[in-house]
Amino acid sequence: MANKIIFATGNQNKMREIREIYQDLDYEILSMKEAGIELDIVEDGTTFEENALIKAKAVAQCCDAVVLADDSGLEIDYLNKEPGVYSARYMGEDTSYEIKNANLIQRLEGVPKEQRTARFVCAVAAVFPDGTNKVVRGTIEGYIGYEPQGEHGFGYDPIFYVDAYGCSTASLEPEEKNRISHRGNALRMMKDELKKHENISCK
Ligand code: ITT
Repeated sequence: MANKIIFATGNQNKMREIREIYQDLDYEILSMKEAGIELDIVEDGTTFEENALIKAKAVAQCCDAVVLADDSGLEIDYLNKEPGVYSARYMGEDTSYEIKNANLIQRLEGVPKEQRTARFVCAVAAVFPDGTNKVVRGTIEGYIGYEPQGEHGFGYDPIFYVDAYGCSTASLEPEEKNRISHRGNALRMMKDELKKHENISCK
């Protein structure tokens, strides 16, 4: 039977992406909800790494599987790296991304392309059943476009443009986004740790 990873997230989009990125691992990947774990985790760290570890440790206390957590967000250089660790909470958790994205574009009104640089950051934390942990960080560099574009992805994808493609990450097919994204990079780094850590096999 496959080993289990519990992914400590309530975000279905992150769940979809980890399943795509880890499809070659001989692990069954369960969301917190699928594992029957209900927790309200307070993310009061000041860095992506701290918050990822807070989430992974909280869930690890409730099970003896490998637990992974992702804390991620968008850093816009012109806005002093806002919204950063507050990306999910920016303008309120319940505010739509249509509104959040329009607001960020508006805050960059008149700012030339070379000053619109931004990056997605993703810290992935793992807590292993033996109590040890590991945190890695993946990033992708880009810039904030002048208008939202694309129907794929989620969150801030429609305003985050990548130079190599000349389009937003919401315009990329899921496999292409995962190949270059902050989450893809972080989760691939963690794959090596998972393999090192125990007797799992890649198909
Ligand atoms: P969990 O804490 O339950 O995992 P969350 O959505 O609250 O879910 P975060 O606290 O890590 O997750 O907030 C990350 C936010 O950053 C997320 O809600 C998006 O708005 C944004 N974000 C992260 N990765 C992104 C991506 O690949 N594309 C677009 N936006 C992204």
